[in-house]
Amino acid sequence: MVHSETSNSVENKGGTSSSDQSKQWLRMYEQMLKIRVFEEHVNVLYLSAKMPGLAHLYTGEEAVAVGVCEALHLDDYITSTHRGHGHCLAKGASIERMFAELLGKEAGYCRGKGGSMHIADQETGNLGANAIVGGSAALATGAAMSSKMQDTNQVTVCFFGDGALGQGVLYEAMNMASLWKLPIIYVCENNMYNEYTHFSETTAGEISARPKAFGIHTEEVDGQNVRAIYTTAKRLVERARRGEGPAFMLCNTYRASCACWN
Ligand SMILES: Cc1ncc(C[n+]2csc(CCOP(=O)(O)OP(=O)(O)O)c2C)c(N)n1
Ligand SMILES: [Mg+2]
Repeated sequence: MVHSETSNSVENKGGTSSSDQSKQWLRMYEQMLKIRVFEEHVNVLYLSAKMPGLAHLYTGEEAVAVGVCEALHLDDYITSTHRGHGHCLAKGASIERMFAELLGKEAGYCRGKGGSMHIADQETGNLGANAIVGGSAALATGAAMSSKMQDTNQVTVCFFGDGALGQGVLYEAMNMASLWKLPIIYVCENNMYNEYTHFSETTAGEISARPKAFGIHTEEVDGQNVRAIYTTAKRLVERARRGEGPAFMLCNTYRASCACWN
C-alpha cells in the first residue's frame, strides 16, 4: 500500500516563538485558500469557454505546494507540471499575471502565448510548468547541477505526479543527482491516479523503492497535512543546502476536482 508509513509530526523550529509559529501556519492556510479560490475562478472561466486551452485543477492537493514552497527561499528553483497553478502561486507568482496568461493576454507570464501549462516566472525561481509528464525532471536536475557548480547555495524542487514514475528520464536524472550529490528534492505528488487511470494499472512495485535504488534519501508524508509537509520539506531542503545530496519526498494526496476535463 502506498499510503502506509505516513508522517504527521509537527515541529516548532528552534527559536520560533509560538506567535511567529501561529503567523506562519496562518500564512500557509491563506496560501492554500488563495490557490483554491483562484482555481474556482479558473473553473468558471473554463466552463464558460472564456479561456483557451485546458484547465488541470490542483484542488485538494494545495498542501503539497504550499508546505514545500514555505521551506524554500525566493531564489530557490522549482519546476512544475501540467497541474501547476498551485506551484506557481505558492512560489509567489502574481495572481493578475497568472489570470492574464490563462486568458491569452499580453500581460501574462508568457505574453498570453503559453497558457495554463507553460507558466514560468524567473523572478520567483519558477523554471516552468510542463505539459510533458515527467518533462521537468532533467530541467530541474540541470538547475541543481548548475547551482552546485556555481556554488550558489540554491536548492531545486522538482514537482511531479505519480504518472511520471513511468518516464525513464526521471530515473536517468535521479541517478546523476545521486552520483553528483546535487541539491534537489524530487517531490512526488501521489494522488493515486495518472490523471484518470488508477496507479495500480500503471505502477508496479513500491514507489519508494525507486529512489532508494539510487541511494537517494526517501521520506513519505501525509500530503493532506500542510504542517507535516512543511517540516519534512524544511529538513530535506536544509540537508540539500548542507551539501548532503538529493532527497525524494513521497506525498500521498488526493485530487478533489472533477475528472471529466481536468
Ligand atoms: C509524455 C506524456 N505522455 C502522456 C501525456 C498525457 N497525459 C497528460 S496528464 C497524464 C497523466 C499524468 O498523471 P500524473 O503525473 O499522476 O499527474 P496528475 O494528473 O495525477 O496530477 C498523461 C498521461 C503527456 N502529457 N505527456
Ligand atoms: Mg497522479
